[in-house]
Amino acid sequence: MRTSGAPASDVRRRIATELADDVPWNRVLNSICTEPHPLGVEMASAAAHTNLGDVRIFRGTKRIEREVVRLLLDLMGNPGGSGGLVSGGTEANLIALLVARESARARGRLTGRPEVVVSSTVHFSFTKIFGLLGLTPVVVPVDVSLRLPADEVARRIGEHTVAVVATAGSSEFGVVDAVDEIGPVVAGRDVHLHVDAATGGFIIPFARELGHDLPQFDFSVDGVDSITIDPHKYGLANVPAGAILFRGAQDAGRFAVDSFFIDTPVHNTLLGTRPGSAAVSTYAVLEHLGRDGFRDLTRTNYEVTQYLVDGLRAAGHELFTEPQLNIVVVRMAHAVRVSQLLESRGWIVSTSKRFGETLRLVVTRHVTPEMVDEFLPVLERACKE
Ligand code: 0PR
Repeated sequence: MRTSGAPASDVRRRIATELADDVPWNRVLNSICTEPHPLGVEMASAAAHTNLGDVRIFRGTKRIEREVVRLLLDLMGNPGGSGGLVSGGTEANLIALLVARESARARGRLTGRPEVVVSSTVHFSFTKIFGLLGLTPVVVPVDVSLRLPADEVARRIGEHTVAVVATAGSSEFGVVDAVDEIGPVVAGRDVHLHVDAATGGFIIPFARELGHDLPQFDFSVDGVDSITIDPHKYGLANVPAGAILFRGAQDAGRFAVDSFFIDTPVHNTLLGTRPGSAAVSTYAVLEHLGRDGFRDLTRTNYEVTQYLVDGLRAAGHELFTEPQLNIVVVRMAHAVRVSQLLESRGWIVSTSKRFGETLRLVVTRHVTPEMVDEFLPVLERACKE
């Protein structure tokens, strides 16, 4: 650290220089996070000093967190449930599986090494979580439509199974598992069903209202015990804003740690000190946009996705799968090389090598038709090199 401090103007300039080197959103086609809503950013900044780890001081901020959880539970069809705001999808998924493991233990069902049934395309956050929690994945290959097959889930549930994970919007292919078929299969088997809707949680409810043919994935499906939903992805709040929601009013309290300080309330998230600014930002965006605002954004998102798909097809590209959400995956023999060439020209895309090489393009809120018009010729040149 410096001995004597630098003037604020110097510090500002240096930070501004580094930030200016970040890739601007209008060249980003790989990110599920996007430019946060300006009202969320403004309110997050007003709450920069808040810490939800101490709710005796930040009691107003805590009320906002409770209200956000209520709004999200309502969106997910379960006003009577419980939940908490966390740092993102990884922490939410971790808490869900911790609660699943501990409630299996409480019911005397924790015999041997606990297992979790997941699809072969489940998000890599679970690889971290299995290691941390000592859980063994039972990996079910996805079917031809890249989804977790319900009949195979039924077959793989065994005496050591504590949870099944379904995904409502995979970040890799934008595919929504048939939660409406998996739920009934898991219900009654004394196994926790967790739905990872980190990516799809702020898309699917509105897309369904707009008539898109997507499966129901929320608490209205019998058997769903918990849901991850991330405001910092398609919810337009700024990072780090995630949420874990449970069906039961007491479930969020199953992972509860009492602090040894007198009167400091119980923590039921992994982080102790945690940003009230995330809760405030999420609250501002949800209240300001409302369902109508999110539906309009979702409509635009699907229109831009279709515009991109039409442009890709007109240029002779073949899609790997018909997009269900706003993620477009293109079959491409040399996708990795094309991605590197695009990056050298300022464009960020991603690739997958799981089923042969594919180029993955994410249409978030910052992707416009004009951006697509700029991108497609650059892609064509890169493909021909
Ligand atoms: N579950 C799903 C379905 C996800 O899509 C993600 C993140 C997670 C869990 C983990 O969430 P956190 O990253 O909030 O802990 N999916 C994005 C992805 O893998 C993360 C991301 C976002 C990556 C923006 C890059 C980026 O620029 O694509």
